[in-house]
Amino acid sequence: MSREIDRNDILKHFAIGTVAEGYGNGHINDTYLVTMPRYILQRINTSIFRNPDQLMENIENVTAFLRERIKEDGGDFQRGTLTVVPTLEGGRYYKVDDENVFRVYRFVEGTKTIENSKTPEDLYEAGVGFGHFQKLLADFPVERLHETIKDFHHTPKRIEALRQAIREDRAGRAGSVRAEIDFALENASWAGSVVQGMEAGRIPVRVTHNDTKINNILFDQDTGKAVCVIDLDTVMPGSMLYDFGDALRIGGSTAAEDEVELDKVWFDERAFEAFAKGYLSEMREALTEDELALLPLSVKLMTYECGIRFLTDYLNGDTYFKIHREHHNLDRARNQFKLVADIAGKEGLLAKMVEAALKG
Ligand code: ADP
Ligand code: GN1
Ligand code: MG
Repeated sequence: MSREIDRNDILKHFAIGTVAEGYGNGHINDTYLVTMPRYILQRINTSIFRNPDQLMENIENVTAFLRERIKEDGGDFQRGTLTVVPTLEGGRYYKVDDENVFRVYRFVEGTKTIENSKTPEDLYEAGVGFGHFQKLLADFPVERLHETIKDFHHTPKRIEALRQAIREDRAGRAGSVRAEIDFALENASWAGSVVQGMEAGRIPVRVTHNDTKINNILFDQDTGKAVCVIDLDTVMPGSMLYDFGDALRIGGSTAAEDEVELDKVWFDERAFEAFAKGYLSEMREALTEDELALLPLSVKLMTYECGIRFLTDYLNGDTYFKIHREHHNLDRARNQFKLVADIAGKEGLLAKMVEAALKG
């Protein structure tokens, strides 16, 4: 966040208030409970999300729809979806200037996120959480969603962007990463599977989240159950294979996304098994044969796609992903490619796990 912006000044523009309600049954004094809901303030990254109106319209529509669905099911709609807090003028965000656009959500209480160490139980719950999210949105009119980042998971276009970055070689790094470039381009042959399936109408277009990192789901602090799917900036029309694969890209790795010791980086098939069981417990009836058949490949595909995005950004001079050290994007790309190679050797095993999860 830029230095000159005072966060407390920003907050004055939102409809945030403490509420004093009558409390207890006293006969003498007037007693009020002062409730102080907590909130999340976020600066929207407008260099990536260039149209905040469309972005917030998507989020408002999706969360309103989810809220109704959760109410119909008798669930806790205060915690089951994000709630956008309006500005005093009734807007969905407050804009200082093009770089400083802020929004506020209600804080979802009593929850935790999982960053790196995760158990099969966590993965099962994450599967239930993302599966349930997609199930609740099954009837959402997908044509109402704006494409907040065009061609976000269009892997062949991501490969095109990599080829362009190699040609331009803006940071003068292409010569030093030949092995990574070769790996990326050698694997380009199967990278169009999902996009081609969608274009041919074999794979349905659904409402998808498109950024199903495990830390984009809030789990109940006490029970560990999935409570709320967050980070809805990339909710767009897409394939459920994007969400399934992307969740396991991080959820199924034995190491962090930027681990440099590659002999620590493996794909854990037990994580896949647990996530698939959870996800399919919600979504098995909705999925088509083609979608089911591509579940193992989706994990390899999303990991590969993320790897080429990191490599592209490295070649472009680190302009997209935040980095915390000099070769961070290269470390990430190598890490993802190591996982791709490991997943490739396990696809048969993963397919058997899907079959077993469908029966169980
Ligand atoms: P980013 O796009 O930068 O990943 P997120 O929207 O995922 O941003 O928010 C970052 C983190 O903030 C989340 O991983 C979560 O820990 C926390 N968070 C975000 N929104 C809420 C919320 N409404 N209630 C509780 N925690 C939240
Ligand atoms: C970004 O914002 P965050 O950390 O949830 C990226 C994802 C990548 C991920 C890699 C909008 O996600 O697509 O998979 O980093 N989000 C965007 O860690 O590009
Ligand atoms: Mg996030």
